[in-house]
Parts: sequence; C-alpha cells; structure tokens
Amino acid sequence: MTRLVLVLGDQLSPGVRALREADKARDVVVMAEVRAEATSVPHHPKKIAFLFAAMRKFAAALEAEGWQVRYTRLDDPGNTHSIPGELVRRAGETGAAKVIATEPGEFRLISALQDCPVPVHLVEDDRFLASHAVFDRWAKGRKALRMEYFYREMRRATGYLMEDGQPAGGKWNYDTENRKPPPEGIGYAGPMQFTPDAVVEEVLALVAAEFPSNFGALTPFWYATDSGQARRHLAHWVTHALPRFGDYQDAMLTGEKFLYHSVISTYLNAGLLDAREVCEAAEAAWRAGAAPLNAVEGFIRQIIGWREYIRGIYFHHGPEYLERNALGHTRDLPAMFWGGETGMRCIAETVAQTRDEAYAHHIQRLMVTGNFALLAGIAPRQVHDWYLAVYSDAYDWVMAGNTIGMTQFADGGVVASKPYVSSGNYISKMSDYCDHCRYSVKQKTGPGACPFNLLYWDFLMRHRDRFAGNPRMAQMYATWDRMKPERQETIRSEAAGLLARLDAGEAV
Ligand code: FAD
Ligand code: DLZ
Ligand code: SF4
Repeated sequence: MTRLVLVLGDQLSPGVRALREADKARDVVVMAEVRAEATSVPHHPKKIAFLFAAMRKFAAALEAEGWQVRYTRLDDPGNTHSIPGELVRRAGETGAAKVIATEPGEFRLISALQDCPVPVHLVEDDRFLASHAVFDRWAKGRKALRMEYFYREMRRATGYLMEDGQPAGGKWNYDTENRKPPPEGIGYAGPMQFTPDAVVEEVLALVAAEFPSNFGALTPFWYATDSGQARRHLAHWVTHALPRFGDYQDAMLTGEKFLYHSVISTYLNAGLLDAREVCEAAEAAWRAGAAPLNAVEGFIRQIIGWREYIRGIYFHHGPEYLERNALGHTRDLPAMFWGGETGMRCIAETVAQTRDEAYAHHIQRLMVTGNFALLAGIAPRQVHDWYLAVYSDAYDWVMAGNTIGMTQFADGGVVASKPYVSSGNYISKMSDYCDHCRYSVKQKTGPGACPFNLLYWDFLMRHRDRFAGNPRMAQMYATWDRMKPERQETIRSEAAGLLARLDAGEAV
C-alpha cells in the first residue's frame, strides 16, 4: 500500500527520518508551498524565497534519486494552501491511506497533523543530537535548567573537544578569552554569496508578486539554496573567519552585518547543513592548528549547547510556554521595529540590516532589540512573533526559548537566571553605534539622555519585588538606593514620559 511521506520546508535533509522510514519503490513524497505556512506570520521575503527555492531544488534532487514526488507550487491552481489539505488531496490522487511525517518544529503544525483526516504517523526528528528523552532525563528533578551543565553532558555524549574523558585544554568554557570590543578594521568580507540561478530567479518573481508588502528586502538575494552551496559557505567561513569568531563574538560595528559570525543558522535549521558536520569541520580546524581553542570551543558550544538546549526547552515545556508573561508586559511593539523612524542608532542599524538581510547576530538580537523590548515592557508574544517573522533562521522551536525565555524573561527564569537588561553602557562598549546617535550614552537624564539609561532603572524599579532578592542583581539595586531621591524622581518621570511617547505612537 502506498504511503505519503511529508517533507516540510525545514526538513530538507536527505537523511531526514520520514525518508529513512519510507520505501522509495512504493511511497510518494509530498512537498508543498502553502499559504498557511507562508502567512502564519508576515515572513521576511528573503526567508520565503530561500525556503521555496531550497524546497524546489531538494524535490528535484529526490526525483533524480528515484523518489516519486508530488510537489505543490504556491501558484498551482489545485493548491489547498495548507499542509493537511495537501496531504488529503495527494491521498485522493494516489490512494494512500497513511502519512509518515518527521515531527515539525512547531506545536501549531503538530496539532494540525494530528487532526489530519488521513492518519499521520509522526516520527521524532533525529537530526538533533539530543532526543526528547535525553533532554527530559537531563531536566528531570533539576531545580534550574542551566545551559552550561547541559552543554557538558553534550560534550561527553558527542566526544567533541574531549581528550581522555576531559575537556580539551582542561576547561569546558573559554569565554574569558572571548568577547572583546570591536576591532578597528576587520579582515573578513562576510559570508559566501551565490548568484541566483534559474530556480531562484523564478521563486524571486513569485515572492515579489505574492508578498509585495511584507517587511524586508527581497533582493539582492545571495543565499545558498542547496546543500552543496551551503557546504561551500561553511568551508569558506571555517577558513577565513572561525579563527577570530570567539574574540569578536559580541562586537557590533556600523555597516558590518556579519563580522566573524558563521551565518549558518538559516542553512542548519532548514536541513541544508547538519549539526554534526558543522562541529566536525570546526574541530578539524582546531586539530590542524588552523583555529584556536577559544574560537572552536565557543562555536561548538553554540551548536551542541545553546541550539540543542533551546530546542529541548521548547519540547520539554510544551505549547503553554509560548503564552507565558511572568512580568505582565502588555505594551505594543513600536513601529521602529518595522523600520519606523527612530533616533536610536543601535535600533535603527539593527532593524535596517534585518530588513536588508533577514539576519542579525546574537548580540544585536539579545542586547539591542531584545533588551529594548524587555526594558520597555513589550508584550512577549508580540516580540516572539516579530523575531519569527523577520529572521530567515526563525522557527517556533528555536525562537521560544530565545524570546520568551532568554530575552523577555517571560518564563520567569527557566532559561536565564536574571533578566538580560543593560543600560546604554554595554552597547557603547561593544559597538560604535553610540558615536553616530542622536542621544548621548553618557547622559543619564535630560532630553538627550540615551533611552536605555532611563528605561534600565525604570525596569528595575517596576520589578523590584521580583528581582531585589536575586544576589546577581543586588549591586544594581544598591547603586539605585545610593542615588539622591531627586535624581531617582527625575529618572522615573523621564522614563514615564518616554514610555508615554511610545504608547502614543511617537518616534523615540
Ligand atoms: P553564530 O554566532 O555563528 O553561531 C553559530 C550557531 O550557533 C548558530 O548558527 C546557531 O545555530 C547556534 N546558536 C547560537 N546561539 C543560539 C541560541 N541562543 N539558540 C539557538 N541556536 C543558537 N537562532 C536561530 O537559529 N533562529 C532564531 O530564530 C533565533 N532567534 C533568536 C532570537 C533572539 C531574541 C535571540 C537572542 C537569539 C536568537 N537566535 C536564533 C540565536 C542566535 O542569535 C542565532 O542562532 C545566530 O545569531 C545566528 O547567526 P549565525 O549563524 O551567524 O550564528
Ligand atoms: C516557514 C515556512 C514557510 C514560509 N513556508 C512553508 C511552506 O510553504 N511549506 C512548508 O512545508 N514549510 C514552510 N515553512 C516551514 C514551516 O513553517 C515549518 O516546517 C514549521 O514551522 C515547523 O518548523
Ligand atoms: Fe543606542 Fe543609546 Fe547608544 Fe544611542 S546612545 S546608540 S540609543 S545605546
């Protein structure tokens, strides 16, 4: 009996579990460009174009290997525009009575598949290094789920950077050698760029016509769209940028959108690259003496530590995690997140490169946009949906822990032991944004004061009951308590004025 084999847009790996479970001789692969996915949030046009182009090439590669593939293009007349709808339609055409699907990375889609009239057999996605069972076992009985301890387990399990059962170099983590302020001039021209081929050009025309008003620049389009290109991109980065990755991991420079970052998350999350091959490439560079341990350890920690941990949090906590709002934040996301006017240079730079590339690196996401949203008390779900829409690497499973958890503290401290908040000082130290800003980072009050400086104290005071007892925040509260009451009053009233302007839809 024929079965359908569902391959979603972020499951473009030849070894993905549903394909491994299927029989090429009798089963039919189903892939579909559908509006239910493409409009679940207003995705960046580059993200939609990347996925559709990569899906089309992947389908062609499967056909070349002898698979029967029923592929639905967005503008196909019979398109039902939902994944379950396409499964029902293809089941009718082929007589299939069953579907095999690799578990999607979003509860919305998992439940849609569970409700599909054609029974769907979901198999766990084993492209990740930690299965649900492994993460749940690790999490069981722990008071706090701290990434660093999970990471050590993953190092032991994978053997990456391990020597005789001990971490290479004697330490698990070399971050004390990382995170330097930005270099004067950088010696890396950024990620490898690919000229659009015929498949990409066709998709670009489709996306331009179908999603004309989504936030984001569709062109110039330079992404890799198949695994061969993604591997060339990876090799280029390992040779030219990995050695300095750790040193400048937290740096931000005007006009430097990528610095030494790998820009692989889009490819990894869609399945064009595999987490293991990426770690092995980095480790091989270290063993060959081509990259220092601080860089390679820092990078491997992002992949087998943070990435796996964040996914574990999503599936361990379930759908209710996304609705959490521990700090009771309800403010609307300001227009400047969608390119609206702002005098805040750090936000303007981060949003502009997000619009152009559907990319921002971790510190821009965490300490610029994330920090601002948290300090200003934006509703966490709106923050989550913004990140989900604007980044080409964004899927629910990888967003939730980063937005609801890491940046917005909406989970009440599952991911972060204290909120990631800072005044303008941190941005000033790690970037050159403040040099070109309408506000002064040195100014703490008054019309030209950096908004981060005002909102930082206001946030701490609004949430004093919750955070004053946190030993890691005691110093901040002590500093506030030493300020003269008149100064405290000025900061609070100027912060209130700033928030009122945001509420009124005025530019800040
Ligand atoms: P590099 O800095 O070169 O790091 C290498 C890889 O490590 C990344 O490609 C990624 O796969 C992994 N990684 C590092 N940190 C994390 C993390 N916190 N969570 C998961 N993976 C991590 N990452 C996504 O893949 N998709 C997202 O939608 C996403 N949204 C984020 C939202 C917020 C608010 C924050 C703070 C972080 C988010 N991240 C997300 C994590 C991280 O910012 C991106 O993975 C990274 O910026 C991608 O760029 P890169 O490939 O150049 O990463
Ligand atoms: C993100 C996305 C978009 C924009 N479009 C499609 C699509 O048309 N067809 C498809 O199969 N997948 C798409 N995706 C990826 C899915 O939304 C993704 O599989 C789920 O969010 C689970 O991670
Ligand atoms: Fe951002 Fe403040 Fe610096 Fe301006 S002064 S760039 S608002 S941190």
